[in-house]
Amino acid sequence: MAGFELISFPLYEAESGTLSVYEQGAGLRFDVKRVYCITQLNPGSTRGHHAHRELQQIVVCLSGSCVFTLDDGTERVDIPLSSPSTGLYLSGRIWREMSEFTSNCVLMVMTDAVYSEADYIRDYETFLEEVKN
Ligand code: T46
Repeated sequence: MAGFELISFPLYEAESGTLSVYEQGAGLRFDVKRVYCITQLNPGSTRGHHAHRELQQIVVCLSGSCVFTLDDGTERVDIPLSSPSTGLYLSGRIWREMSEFTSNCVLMVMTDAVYSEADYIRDYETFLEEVKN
């Protein structure tokens, strides 16, 4: 499936703790315009259920784990995320659903654009129509 890629980021582990780096030229592939975090995730819940039209994003699971289910209108793949050294790069019209959150799951998302509700496709039938055209 096109429209996603897993990126490796440097991780410096020590007895005292772990440091991860997200830097232009070393994994970051766009100028970051916005960062948001998703915390206090309910293990029984799901989120997402939408696609974007233009937005590029890199999702990093800073703590705990979860699963991203990606759908390009033809096939679906499950991507487990569980490390601050792994970024899930998403671009173009990819329907995403997030699930299987552990209670300590913390997600950080870096994007190439400021928030725009007009970039969201929140209806699955509209998404299917847009990817067909
Ligand atoms: C995505 C997945 C991975 C804002 O006002 N500004 C923001 O920058 C964002 C991201 C959200 N919001 C508002 C919009 C909603 O009223 O926060 C509320 C929750 O957003 P949403 O239901 O879209 O959250 P998720 O977790 O389903 O999806 C989010 C991102 O919106 C989305 O771009 O790809 O994380």
